[in-house]
Amino acid sequence: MLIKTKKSWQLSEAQVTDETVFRQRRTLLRQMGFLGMGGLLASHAQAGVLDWFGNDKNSGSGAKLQRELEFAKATSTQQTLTSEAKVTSYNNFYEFGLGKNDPRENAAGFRVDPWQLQLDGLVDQPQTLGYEDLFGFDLEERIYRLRCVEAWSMVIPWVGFPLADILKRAGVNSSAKYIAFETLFDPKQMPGQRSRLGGGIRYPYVEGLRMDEAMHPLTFIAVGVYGKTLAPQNGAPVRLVVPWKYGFKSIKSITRIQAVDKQPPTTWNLAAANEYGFYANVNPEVDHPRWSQATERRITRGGLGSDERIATLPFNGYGEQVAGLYQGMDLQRFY
Ligand SMILES: Nc1nc2c(c(=O)[nH]1)N[C@H]1C(S)=C(S)[C@@H](COP(=O)(O)O)O[C@H]1N2
Ligand SMILES: [Mo]
Repeated sequence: MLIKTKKSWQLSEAQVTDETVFRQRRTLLRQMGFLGMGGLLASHAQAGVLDWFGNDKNSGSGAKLQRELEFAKATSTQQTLTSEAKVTSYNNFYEFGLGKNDPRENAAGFRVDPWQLQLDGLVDQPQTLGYEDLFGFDLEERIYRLRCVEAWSMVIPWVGFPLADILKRAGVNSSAKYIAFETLFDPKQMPGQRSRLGGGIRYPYVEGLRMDEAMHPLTFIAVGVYGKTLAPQNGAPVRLVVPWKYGFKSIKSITRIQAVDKQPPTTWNLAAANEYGFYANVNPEVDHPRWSQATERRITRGGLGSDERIATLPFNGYGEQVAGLYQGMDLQRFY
């Protein structure tokens, strides 16, 4: 992986990992030539291909031990990565069930290859990306906080690329003002879609961003997590990650990205407009009608007493980078 210059917003790995582990890992990444590994990721790409920790040949004493070290040596809960076990087992993905553990179970056989991601709408070069194309961008790791509107949060190491990269490839027209996203609709594979209103929402799941939000360098397309291709329950093979917004904006298993001129409908806003806005910026001062958003339960490794309740930060702590997008807007009204 090419190590890009650290920006002020990046939760650096040096902050969350022991330095020795951090260095070893960087060496591994370099050895594996993270950029331009398109060939390696050809049709037989599997969950382990992006895995630079799980390969015993490369990581010596092994992945598990290294992660253990990270947790033990992280200086505070705020900077502790959420364990991979939690990231892949405590999920919201209503297409695969409403319980937090349902997606892992019900998505186990989810087919992600072949995949088609359609890029169209107000663009110069409408196109369809196949499974392998998703790994043809310059991949990087982004450690982001994810704050669910339900008041829990995680710290997750994603692998992917800025959404802007994909939009530039399609050539967005100046008449486009928003980007609309759509999740796969496949009731055969997604049991939650079999009833028209599984979980109180309509399918396919749809989301949207204003153009400046979509082009912002923090807005990320993930194709991996914890150094591996995404698990189905995390939105394989391709999902959005918008770290300063409530988790429901980060739509999973995307099949269509469309440039449009009007604010597109969004799933949770359609379900309950008074509870979920289009913007959904994390804001401790605007409570959900049924609960407070002032604090959150930070999930680290799970188990009794391991989670901590911490203060929620405006824009989930990314205010310095994104608050300018909303200057002059009434955030109580545009929640
Ligand atoms: N298609 C789709 N995308 C979705 C959801 C969903 O139910 N369906 N849940 C959202 C919610 S509420 C959250 S908090 C995040 C959770 O992502 P994770 O399970 O990878 O942590 O995914 C979001 N993306
Ligand atoms: Mo969420």
